[in-house]
Amino acid sequence: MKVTSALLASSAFATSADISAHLIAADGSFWQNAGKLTANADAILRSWNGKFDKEMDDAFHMCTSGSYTDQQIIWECGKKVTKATFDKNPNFNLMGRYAASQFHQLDQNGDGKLNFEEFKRGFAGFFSTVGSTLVDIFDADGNGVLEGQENHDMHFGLNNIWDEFSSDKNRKLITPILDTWVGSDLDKNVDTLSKAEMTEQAILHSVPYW
Ligand SMILES: [Ca+2]
Ligand SMILES: [Ca+2]
Repeated sequence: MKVTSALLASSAFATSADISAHLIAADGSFWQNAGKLTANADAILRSWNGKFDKEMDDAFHMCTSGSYTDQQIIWECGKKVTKATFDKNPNFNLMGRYAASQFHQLDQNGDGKLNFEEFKRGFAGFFSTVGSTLVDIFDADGNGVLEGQENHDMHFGLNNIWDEFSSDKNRKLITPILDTWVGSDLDKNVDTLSKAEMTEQAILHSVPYW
């Protein structure tokens, strides 16, 4: 992961091979984080203390008009999200793959469905995993926070990934989103990005797609 960040920083124009290496590192980190953070979802929700209640409600009703979702519904919903964002890589469906891999942890009453309370745990686990992974893959010094050159590498790396995965049309929509990722101040330091801040940014910048 550190190698990839340095590799991106060393080149103004990352090649496809660079991006592939980067995505492989991101993928490994994502699934490691997913298991750990989903198991910790109740604590994450407590720490949010109602902060993202509206976003969770909106996300739930984006995927279903009923009172529950299941793996199939989330898979189809994830395909729609992928089409609106990473349209050049229709198989990406990170949301669908996350739900499929973590479903056993989320479906606490074992009925094969996620009611809203169970869905909220998935929402917390998924976005915390995205936020933590984005820090991990660009955190060259491994201190758990992005700062200085790491912020630059993160912007640059995400722009390259979006170029690879998304059409020009969507790219124009996404550029301003990427430009605002530095600036969250949950830790009262606008120059750094913590995992909690990246998680918050990932949620807030996903809202327009719901
Ligand atoms: Ca259930
Ligand atoms: Ca760091």
